[in-house]
Amino acid sequence: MSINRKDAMPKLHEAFGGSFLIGAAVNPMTLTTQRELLSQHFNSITAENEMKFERLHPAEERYTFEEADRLMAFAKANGMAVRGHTLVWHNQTPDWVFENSSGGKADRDTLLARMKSHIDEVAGRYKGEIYAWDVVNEAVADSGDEILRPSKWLDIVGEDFIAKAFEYAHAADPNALLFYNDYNESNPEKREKIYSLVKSLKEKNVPIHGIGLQAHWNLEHPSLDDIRRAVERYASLGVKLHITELDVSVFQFEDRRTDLTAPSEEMLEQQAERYGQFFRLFKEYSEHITSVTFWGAADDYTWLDHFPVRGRKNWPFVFDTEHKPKQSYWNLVEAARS
Ligand code: HAH
Repeated sequence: MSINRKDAMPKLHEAFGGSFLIGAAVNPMTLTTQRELLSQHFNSITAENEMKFERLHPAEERYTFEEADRLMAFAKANGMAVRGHTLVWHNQTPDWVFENSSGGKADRDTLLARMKSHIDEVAGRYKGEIYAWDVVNEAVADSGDEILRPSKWLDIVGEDFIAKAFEYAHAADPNALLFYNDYNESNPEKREKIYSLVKSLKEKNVPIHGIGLQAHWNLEHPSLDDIRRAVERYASLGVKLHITELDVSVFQFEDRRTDLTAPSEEMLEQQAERYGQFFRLFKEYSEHITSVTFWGAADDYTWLDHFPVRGRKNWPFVFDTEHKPKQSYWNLVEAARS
């Protein structure tokens, strides 16, 4: 009797079922090209781009929900959870949001009113269906003394734009879990800024329930120790932790090569070792970590194909370009059993 290969290949979300959700970021193309893989291995999805301000709300009086609604229907048909990404961000937000009718800078009250109507409309539409939202994305500065990065939100509204966003989101969907989400989250300097920001929001009774660790990592950075210290530091605030945008680039930050047409054996081995370490750590902290989302699903499509080196392909996931399991996948299965 032959063994069905799929029987021997556990679904990722089942392997980690007792610990956390396993998610993937999707877009209108991958919802088609990766449909089978997504429905097999993932029990949560996030819109890579389709729920960002510029996509949903291109002009003041115009909302465009078609693609986002398609994603919601896919999730529903497959019994998947949905994480919302993202309500307030300095990127991928149209200029009209920050401008007055004569093209100058909008005033604080106008900008806050626009933030509120955007959040009401978007979080309200998916109320009860999107269980967690990245309310504010990437507001913290990577380096320097300032906690917050310069942005139009900060410039026009002031520091309380963050608290306001959470308050509006909570009012729009009182049952949704609300997250602050950022990258370089395991860098000790930035970690402390994110920690202070969230601590001060909690002290002001702002409705915030979690921290999203984007986890755009590579073969060496951040170190496992720095990741552990970040998880512990954030968990000490008594908030939930979501790993929101996991990928493991096969290139070091300094590596600018563009000639590789496939990952080397060495890269794949190192990547598998890293994935094993990460998921053992996530399991260890699964009391705090309740969801792990990859920023894609398989190596045929990743935002890293263009970033930060133009025209360079990357292979950051645990499924290859043909959706077959890599050694990284098997290391996850092993971590799940540990
Ligand atoms: C993330 N930023 C964003 O949260 C996500 O919305 C986007 O699709 C991809 C990555 C990470 C990032 C960046 O945009 C710029 C510099 C560093 C990191």
